[in-house]
Amino acid sequence: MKEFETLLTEQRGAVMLITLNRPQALNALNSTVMRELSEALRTCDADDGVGSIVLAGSEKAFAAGADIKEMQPVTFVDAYLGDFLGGWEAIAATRKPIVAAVSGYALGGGCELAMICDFIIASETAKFGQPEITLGIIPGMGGSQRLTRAVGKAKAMDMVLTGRMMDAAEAERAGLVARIVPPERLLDEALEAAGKIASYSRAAVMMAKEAVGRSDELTLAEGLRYERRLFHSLFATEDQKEGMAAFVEKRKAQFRNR
Ligand code: CO8
Repeated sequence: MKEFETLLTEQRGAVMLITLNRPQALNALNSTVMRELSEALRTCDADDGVGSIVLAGSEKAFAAGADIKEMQPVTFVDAYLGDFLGGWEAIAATRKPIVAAVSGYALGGGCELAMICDFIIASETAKFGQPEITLGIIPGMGGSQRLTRAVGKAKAMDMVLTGRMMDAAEAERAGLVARIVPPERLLDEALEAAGKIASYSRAAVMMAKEAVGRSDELTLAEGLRYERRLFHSLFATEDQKEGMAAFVEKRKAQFRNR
């Protein structure tokens, strides 16, 4: 992977660890971060050696939101004609699984970026919030939609209208966070989860992500049909034969992504 100005990347086996790296601004998400993260994730999707991704921030902040200093002078016409922040959608189109490792603040666009990832592992120190209302705006990258689907209308309205933060325990109870771990375990836990994902059949993993992702968009009947079609198609893979043979023969499966 090439060098970036606002990201650090490090490949650990089949897992790509991407770390947001603007410590002076608590990883505020400016257009350079958006462009670079989008490029890094596209590279991961195209790289056969990468099976999954961990996206992390710093201990103090996963990301404290969109860059307020960059947004301050933007006019409506600039925002509309330039599709301001529209590029974040490309990040949501990543096909390989992304585990968010969240420590400290995940606010505004930071919370939204964590929600674009496939699941969130949070440190006990994590704090989630959509404080846009305090700046005279509203969430712009899914906070009103993904947060509502994750935690339900009551809590989403509470967060988006008051701008208050949720701590890790409340976020886990509400369904926003998959696991909470002590701060010193965060990266290892996320890398272990991503490593496990990367060890499975690539086609099965990517279809599993696609199927769960579709549940937000389809009716139950359509979603069930979509899932079954993907399920059927996996019987065309050598990995399905290998996975089941390994179970029957009481050995570990050796998936070859075929
Ligand atoms: N943008 C730009 N700079 C920031 C941001 C930000 N979002 N957050 C922190 N910083 C900067 C501060 O300005 C400060 O810089 P400097 O030292 O030059 O003054 C530095 O980071 C450290 O921050 P603080 O001194 O404020 O640190 P504290 O520990 O006192 O406070 C907080 C931490 C509570 C996180 C505080 O920094 C804060 O409230 N930040 C803003 C949080 C916020 O409102 N986020 C929402 C932004 S709006 C948004 O995300 C809209 C989303 C729309 C689409 C998203 C696409 C990405």
